[in-house]
Amino acid sequence: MVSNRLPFTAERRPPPEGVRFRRSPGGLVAALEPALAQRGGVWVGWTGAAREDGDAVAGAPPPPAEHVQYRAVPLTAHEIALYYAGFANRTIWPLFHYFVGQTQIDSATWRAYERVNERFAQVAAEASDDEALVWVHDYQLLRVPHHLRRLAPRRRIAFFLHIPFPAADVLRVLPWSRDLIQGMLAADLVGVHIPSYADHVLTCAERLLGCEVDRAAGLVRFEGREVSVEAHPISIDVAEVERLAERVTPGAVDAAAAPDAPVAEILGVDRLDYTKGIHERLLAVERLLERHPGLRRRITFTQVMVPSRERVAEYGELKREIDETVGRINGRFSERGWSPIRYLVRSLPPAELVALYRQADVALVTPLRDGMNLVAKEYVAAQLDDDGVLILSEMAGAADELQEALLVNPFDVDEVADALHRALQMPRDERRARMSALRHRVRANDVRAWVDRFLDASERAGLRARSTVASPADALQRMLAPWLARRATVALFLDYDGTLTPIAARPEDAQLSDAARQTLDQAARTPNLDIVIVSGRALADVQQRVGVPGLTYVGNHGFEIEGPGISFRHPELERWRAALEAAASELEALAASGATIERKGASVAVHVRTVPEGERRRLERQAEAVLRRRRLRVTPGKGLVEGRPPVPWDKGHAVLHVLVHRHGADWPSRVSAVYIGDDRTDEDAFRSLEGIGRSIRVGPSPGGASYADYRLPDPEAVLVLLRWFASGAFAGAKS
Ligand code: ADQ
Repeated sequence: MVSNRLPFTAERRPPPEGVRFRRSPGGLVAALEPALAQRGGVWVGWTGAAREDGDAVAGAPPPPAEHVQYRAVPLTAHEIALYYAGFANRTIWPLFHYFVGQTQIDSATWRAYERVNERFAQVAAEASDDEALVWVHDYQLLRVPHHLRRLAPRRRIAFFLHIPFPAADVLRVLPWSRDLIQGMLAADLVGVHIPSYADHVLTCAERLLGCEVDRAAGLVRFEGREVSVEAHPISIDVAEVERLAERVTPGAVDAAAAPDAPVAEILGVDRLDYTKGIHERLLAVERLLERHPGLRRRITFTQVMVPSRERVAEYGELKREIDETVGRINGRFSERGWSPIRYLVRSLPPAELVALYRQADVALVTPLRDGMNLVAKEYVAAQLDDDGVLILSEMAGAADELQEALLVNPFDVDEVADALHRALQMPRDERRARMSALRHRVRANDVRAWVDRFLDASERAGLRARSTVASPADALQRMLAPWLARRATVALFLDYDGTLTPIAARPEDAQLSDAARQTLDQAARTPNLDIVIVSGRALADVQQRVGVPGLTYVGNHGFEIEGPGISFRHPELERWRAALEAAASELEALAASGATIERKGASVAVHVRTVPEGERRRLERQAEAVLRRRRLRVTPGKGLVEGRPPVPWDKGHAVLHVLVHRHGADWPSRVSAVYIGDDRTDEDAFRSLEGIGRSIRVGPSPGGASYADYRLPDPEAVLVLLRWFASGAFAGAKS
């Protein structure tokens, strides 16, 4: 189990008590822990205290229950501020609840989120093996499946999101929206509360990542795996709520509290949060009393509110705003011996909370947006005599299941006031009909049943993902086919080193395999397929290494191009030849330390792959200094440093030059341009083709960032894709 918080909170008490651990309340912990104990497992999470608060807090969660261990992920106060209070609660939380204007976009908090998620994944990887199922929870850890998959490719991973998953147009507000979806899709199963959230995940995978999606089956094909996306509505510990409710006599609490008990009790229970619509709800109560003066003295609205996320500033402001509104409404309507609003700001023990539920005639559950909302289900479960009215926001996930409630738009104060009025007038028969239907539904989906179902689904998804690992090239082929089918011609640009051949320690050793050469030879003869080989090598070198006639060759990062109907040398080249020659001669001195100097005519490269690790950086710096002194443009590559003429010309310019020269300026309407490359210099081409072509990065990119639309793992996968192009099958997709 991996969640932001361990099921305990560390609290620092004055000596001699020191650090104490308090068990987190709530049905979820109560349901997850037995499931974990039954199978034996580890719970990975944060203790709730900063690492600086003493290592005892960070490293020593309470002694494990039988078969259950706790592993703390230590976080510093700075990390908590950026990852938790920052990205999780100022960016993801508001955005996923459709509070777009309140969403903070800050790359520093994003970086911290990424780092902390990686740390959670490391701890989870160490705590599990390939037989284990790793269940990752919630919005604080959206990137954990991605990092875990990298660290442990064969791990079974399930992810559950407890908050809403927003529509694609909302999610894309986030500069890191793709990273977040990719993060989740590294799991075998992505669980959300209701089908509309699952739909949003599928749409985002399709539209933002270009994944192939099977809506009917709830599947996303992502990086060669089939990921299931399913709705699993969470529930509560029904038996426990019922047990506590048995002990309460309805009405007894109020009768004891005040002899002239109000006629009707209305109840709201929430974590203090702007998504819960507490302020709007208070305005609805005010509207009710305004419109129906006869209800004054006859109703009481009790709002119980537990403070949360006190590290996040917005929550303090919200508290002040609610305090003021409660005071204003009470000031406006209170009479001797009666105030309309009773306001409790604290966490109540479960027994007291359930007593309030049991005793309330109407529950007002009106979040502006809520993943599920457990309060609605708890209220229903506590109505042992099938009486009581639930007013429920349509914006809560719970509304999907709890259709017999009075459903309202929480933004519409008039509508909520009307629903309140209707609830207070509702005939007993109608109340009982609605509540018994609701109770039936809640009892049928207890939280233990939810855990079992989710674990079953995870097993199934894990098995399917293992048995259907398609080759990445096959998956990519399926994604590209519909796009290629829209135009008559395909222009396929292929980098050489690292794309057509594996990277070799010495550049002269990177030989094209016979299989690749045969495939290129076939591709050269495929109708409507235009193959262009692009390289940082000298033109003559790459021509000789590939040796397939009829193709177009781009050498020296685009400074030289040769092919059917095209022969190009960059006009600035002549001016810089002398500087390049002089630099190359000077660089020969580095050969003594083991570097290889490659003179490529239009550029010069210093290869350091063969140099011992510790020496590389020093040699690279020396090479850079020489090149800079000659006013050449320095570009780092994979194990090399290169100098080129300092003119704005790169692989991206060259690709567009070839396309325009061969197909005219309006080529995008007739030609599907696809570029495959593995290197930083290929990113220039990916960027040039953004939106007008498609690009594929081979292997990982440092830092994960790339302009490429798709990925392939290695040159072998490139060859599989190349065979498909050479076979002409892409043209078949047109019909
Ligand atoms: P929350 O946003 O915390 O959960 P909710 O589902 O309503 O929202 O759960 C709140 C829990 O806290 C309930 O169990 C309730 O009893 C308890 N609680 C609230 N006020 C309390 C008080 N004053 N004293 C004691 N207990 C109190 C997130 C998502 C939800 C989703 C859940 C579970 O935001 O949409 O339903 O996770 O997936």
